[in-house]
Amino acid sequence: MTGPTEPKSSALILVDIQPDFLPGGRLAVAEGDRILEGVRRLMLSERFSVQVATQDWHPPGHVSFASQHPDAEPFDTIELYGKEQVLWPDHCVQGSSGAELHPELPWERVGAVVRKGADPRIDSYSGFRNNWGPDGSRSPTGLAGYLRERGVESVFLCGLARDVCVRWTAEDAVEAGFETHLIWDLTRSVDAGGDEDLRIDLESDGVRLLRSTEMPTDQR
Ligand code: VGL
Ligand code: ZN
Repeated sequence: MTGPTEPKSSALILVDIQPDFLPGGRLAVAEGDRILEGVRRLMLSERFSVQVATQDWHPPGHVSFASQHPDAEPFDTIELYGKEQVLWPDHCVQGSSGAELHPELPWERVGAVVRKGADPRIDSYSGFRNNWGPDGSRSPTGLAGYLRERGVESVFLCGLARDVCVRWTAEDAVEAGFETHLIWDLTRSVDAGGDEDLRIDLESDGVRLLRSTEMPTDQR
């Protein structure tokens, strides 16, 4: 085994920036498009030598789709494998245009794309590990190892949705031992009404919130 290739670095994690989560998409996040310009600027800035993306990537008929549950409506919750599961409109179906990485961003800067939610039986919000499966476990995606092997010690998150996949990814990043920053203005929530509580919860979980205008420049 070799050690980290760089003494210390930070990574940009781009969470689920896909047309289905933007206005006009199948699971549209209000103002989701407002993050694009700032995200683009960060991706091109040379600020981050390590950039990774997550991509929600469901097969048709995924268990998280309300359409698969008789009598259910989108945004209902059910119990699945003993945990609460929100049922979503069909979204990010593998190969559909809504599931693409957003066509206007410079993805050539991104070294790895973690596709998640591909198991028809298991949802996956976090880029680090799946939600609970039928056996009650949460299986890792390998992202923590990918980052560690590149010497990454701190991560900066942006993308969609703030209160779902960005949140879960941030909480797992803290748990995996990364210094975790969430670039608040480069995220938007499915339920913006919960943002004040979300802010408090994230901070008490050890996630550092910042604005894109106050990004530290001294780290690579
Ligand atoms: C997401 C709901 C369902 C997200 C993904 O990217 O935040 N939300 N699947
Ligand atoms: Zn999804």
